[in-house]
Amino acid sequence: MTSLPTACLSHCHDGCALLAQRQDDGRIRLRGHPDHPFTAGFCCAKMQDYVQHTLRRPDRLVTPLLREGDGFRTASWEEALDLIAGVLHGLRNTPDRILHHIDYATFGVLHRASEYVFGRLGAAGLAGGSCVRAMGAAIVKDFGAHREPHWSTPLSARRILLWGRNLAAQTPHAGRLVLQARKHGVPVLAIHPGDPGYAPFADTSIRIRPGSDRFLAAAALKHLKDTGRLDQQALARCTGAEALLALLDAHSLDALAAACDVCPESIRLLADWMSDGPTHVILGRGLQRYALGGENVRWVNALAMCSGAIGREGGGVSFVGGDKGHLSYAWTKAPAGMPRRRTLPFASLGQALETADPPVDFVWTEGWNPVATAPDAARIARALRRRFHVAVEPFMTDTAACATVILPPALLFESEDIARAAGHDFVMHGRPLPPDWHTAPAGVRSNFQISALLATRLGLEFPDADTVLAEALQTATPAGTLEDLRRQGWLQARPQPIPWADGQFATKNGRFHLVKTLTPEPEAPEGYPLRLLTFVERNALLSRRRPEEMDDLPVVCVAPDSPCVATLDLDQSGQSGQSGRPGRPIRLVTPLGSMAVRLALRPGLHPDALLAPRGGWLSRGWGVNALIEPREADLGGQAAYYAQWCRLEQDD
Ligand SMILES: Nc1nc2c(c(=O)[nH]1)N[C@H]1C(S)=C(S)[C@@H](COP(=O)(O)OP(=O)(O)OC[C@H]3O[C@@H](n4cnc5c(=O)[nH]c(N)nc54)[C@H](O)[C@@H]3O)O[C@H]1N2
Ligand SMILES: Nc1nc2c(c(=O)[nH]1)N[C@H]1C(S)=C(S)[C@@H](COP(=O)(O)OP(=O)(O)OC[C@H]3O[C@@H](n4cnc5c(=O)[nH]c(N)nc54)[C@H](O)[C@@H]3O)O[C@H]1N2
Ligand SMILES: [Mo]
Repeated sequence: MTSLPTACLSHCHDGCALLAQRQDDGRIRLRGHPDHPFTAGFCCAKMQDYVQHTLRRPDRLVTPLLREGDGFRTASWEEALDLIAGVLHGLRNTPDRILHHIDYATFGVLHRASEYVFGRLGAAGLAGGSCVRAMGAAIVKDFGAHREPHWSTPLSARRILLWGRNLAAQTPHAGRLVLQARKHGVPVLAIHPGDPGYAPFADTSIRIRPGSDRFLAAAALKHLKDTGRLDQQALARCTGAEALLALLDAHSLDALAAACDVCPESIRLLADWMSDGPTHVILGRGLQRYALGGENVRWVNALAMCSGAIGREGGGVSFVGGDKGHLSYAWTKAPAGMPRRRTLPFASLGQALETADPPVDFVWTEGWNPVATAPDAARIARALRRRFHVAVEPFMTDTAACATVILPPALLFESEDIARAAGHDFVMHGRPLPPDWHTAPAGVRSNFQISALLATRLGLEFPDADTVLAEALQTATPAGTLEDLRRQGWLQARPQPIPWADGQFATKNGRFHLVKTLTPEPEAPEGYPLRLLTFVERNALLSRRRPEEMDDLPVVCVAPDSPCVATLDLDQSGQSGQSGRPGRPIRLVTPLGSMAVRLALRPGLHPDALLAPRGGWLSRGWGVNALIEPREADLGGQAAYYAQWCRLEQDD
């Protein structure tokens, strides 16, 4: 059996180096490359069978499709692209009426090609986003810029704090390092709303009320202050220290503990953890998907700063992200001097499309499935259907089903690309599989080819792929050339100093900026006592689900001690939910509507929480985002998915 090196450039933080192996029966297995320092020889279950499960799926779209009545007919690339170019020509003088958004189907440099084309047209884009906007904005407010401790930091930490990051599901390779540190005696504390995924990684857990991390961080800071354990040298490097101390004095420990539903012993434990460092805080993104998501992150940063965790080897806050400067994606940027583009708010996109003035006539969605992944999703679907909508999409997703034209892209391992991943500091080479192993279906084109074909029709110059790739490495701080990358499979960034070790921050005055507010959590509205939460899942990547996975009703979980349980008549099958099996159908209700679900009881979950699968498809009855109201978090235009309240209803 021969092995070929390649890489997974998929929307995931781990960015694995892979070995592709062709078996005698023609199946291709992918496994983690044993020589890559971060991948360390294993990859997730989702990727092992990717060729069979995704590339060779029988329902893959393999030719352009044009809307015809309620359905579609096949078309040639010429016909489809001529049609699209014709519409764009008509809008050339009113680019505000064109909306373009490509998401991160992959992190490839070439993959982003349509940004090059639509940026040059001056098309509108989105403001805010789905993923990590509140956290990003909070980091910039506090530190002035986003810099990460090195991914190997767990190995030099004295203590580790998993603050809302489920390693097994989200980033198993960072999980490997935490397990390795634990083996050497490094203790790990986890803070989450009662999520069993943390159990293998943590010695101790603190269960928190969803959305209330700022009160827990404030309580730990207050305890450190009261016991004289704040790091005075660190405080001297902050702007806003006096105001913060006054804010802590204005709240009693009991009130803070009640706000986050954490007992005083756990608050003391957290304070001890932070003062007996260096403590490495590994922060997840869940806590920023609430109305006060930015403030939550800023309080965690403040706790790390004031306890002396920042700027020390083995300390720091890992956010998983941040530009390490080793690969540039700037090639798609519009030339200087182009007028500022119009933006529509991501978090309320459906409403914005309905009311936009001037209207949006043309929408391009690529590597993005908003009808499954954006709030108020049914409204987005309605708005897309009323416009000329192009979807670059390999499957008949909810979003593709709303399109006027569907263009089927080549996927991972079907064309060459390079990428960086958020969780490590390597540039990865995604090598296509050799044609005698697997060829892309004849009717698909890579994102890059699609954009090149469109650019030609619009009279725009378009660069060649090798030039783009070489420049993406050259314009950054590479540790090698494109040839080196092709030969070696990956390149590591040059070593970076420990962030903020010199005590100088990237803010205007060079100081760390402490958060100034501690805002109460909005109350649950009358009749909706549960938080509708949709956490990352180990076996699913966002909305990339096979339709048949959604044949049964989605299962939602609540705690056995959730107040809603007493109000439901859990018959025998409902009770069996206690052992993890779902019960009989009930309805999940929000002010936007309802959907049929089954209930399972999950001990340990916070009683306020209802956990539903994320990324389910509306057309399969799994469209939880159609129940999530359009709402922005306090910073960055982040969609506040977890700010949604809901209830369960049972038919008589
Ligand atoms: N297998 C898999 N991996 C993925 C993805 C996937 O879909 N599947 N998605 C990728 C993407 S795009 C992203 S953005 C990341 C997201 O990964 P995460 O950063 O983990 O983000 P979420 O799934 O939003 O957050 C869920 C986590 O936050 C915790 N949490 C939720 N609310 C709170 C709270 O109020 N306080 C605290 N302390 N914790 C809370 C939950 O326990 C849960 O572990 O994962 C990436 N990796
Ligand atoms: N309720 C709720 N909703 C959420 C979240 C949540 O926590 N709760 N999390 C949010 C987060 S963190 C994120 S990042 C967003 C993600 O939201 P999306 O960006 O919509 O993510 P995906 O579901 O991965 O959609 C990617 C689409 O690209 C297609 N695709 C795959 N490979 C390729 C390719 O190579 N080329 C092209 N052109 N297309 C391809 C897939 O079939 C899929 O339809 O979802 C957000 N939605
Ligand atoms: Mo994300």
